[in-house]
Parts: sequence; structure tokens; C-alpha cells
Amino acid sequence: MPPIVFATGNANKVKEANAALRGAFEIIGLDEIGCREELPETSPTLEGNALEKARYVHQHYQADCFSEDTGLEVEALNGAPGVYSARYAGPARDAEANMGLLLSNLKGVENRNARFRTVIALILDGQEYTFEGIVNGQIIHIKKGKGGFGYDPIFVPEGYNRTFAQMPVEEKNAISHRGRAIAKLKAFLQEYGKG
Ligand code: ITT
Repeated sequence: MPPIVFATGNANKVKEANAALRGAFEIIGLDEIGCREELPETSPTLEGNALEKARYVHQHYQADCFSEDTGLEVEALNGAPGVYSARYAGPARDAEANMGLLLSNLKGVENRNARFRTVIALILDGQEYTFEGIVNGQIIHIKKGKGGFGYDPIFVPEGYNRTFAQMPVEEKNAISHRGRAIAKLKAFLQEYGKG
């Protein structure tokens, strides 16, 4: 079975996906198909961006592929930063600056409810499919942990007292937004006969 391209420029996402999909089917990164350009992400929704990235790779490289877009949706901020999570504090996509801005916007706010939401878009044999994964949790007041990436040091998933950054990748994957979306993708691919 030919490998499926994971259309992302984010090496952390590839690492998490590989850990989750190990043994099920082979995924390869954009580097391996010679795609080094930045993928377009111009939609105001996670679904739209995920589809845009996957369509770009499918059209330019004629490969079966999937991409994903993830946002952190904070209840007290009406769902912000959401689809704009990567550039919340500016175009530099700086995780430290993004967390700093989020914590300052939540200063004095009691409602710390938030969720990560991932949408995966898959293009397989020319057909488009989407899969969603959500994890609910809380934004804490100070950063904790050195693992993970992005907003992980300030996010504590529901039912836990540690942040995603304090968990090994397997533990995060088992309950995370991306882990849940990837589990749906994996089940679909196995059913489809690609796994
Ligand atoms: P792509 O090439 O796949 O687009 P990206 O890094 O641009 O990679 P996103 O647009 O999906 O990815 O990133 C949205 C933001 O959310 C970005 O700031 C990430 O650091 C953050 N983020 C995504 N997944 C996360 C996770 O599992 N834990 C913490 N933060 C995460």
C-alpha cells in the first residue's frame, strides 16, 4: 500500500501522528515528496484550513494525503484564539508570546474552561473526508512542564491535574484532540483497506 502524506510543516504533529499510527500504516512528511513551500491557510475555520492544505498537496503532488488544523478555544474569550491560535500574538508564531498574551487576556477571569479542537482533512482516491477530535480542559495561571508544544504548558485536560506538557507523548495522545481525530482516521483507513 503506498504511504499517505501528512501535509504539515509542523514536525511535532508528525511525531505525534507517528507514535499514534505506528504499525497501522505508513505516513510520510512533506520533505519526502519534495514539498518545501508553506501551505495555504486562508480560511476562517479549522475545517476550511485543513481542506485547503490537503487540496494543495493533492493538486500539486498527486498524492493521497491528510492535513489537520488545530485551535485552542477559550470559553471566556468567545472561542478565541481558535483558528488564529498559531498567530495569536503576531506573525512570528511564537508559543511563549502566544501563551503570555492568552494569560494576560484571562487575568482576573474565573472561567478558565477551554478546549482543543482538531479537524483532519483526508483526500483518498480523489474523495474528501473530515474527522474531528476534541479535548476539554482548563487554562491554568502559570506554565508547567517541558514536553509537548504550543499551548501545552498551560492546558490541563479534564480529569487530570497535570498539563499536556507534563505528560509523555503516549499519554497525551491517548486523550488529546489530535489523538482522538487520528484514532478516527486510523479506524477509517483500516476499514477502507489502507491499514
Ligand atoms: P501546520 O503546518 O500543520 O499548519 P501549524 O504549526 O501551523 O502546522 P496549526 O495552524 O494547526 O499548526 O497550529 C495552531 C496553533 O495551535 C499553534 O500555535 C500550535 O502551537 C497550537 N497547537 C496545535 N496543536 C497543539 C497541541 O497539541 N498542544 C498545544 N498547542 C497546540
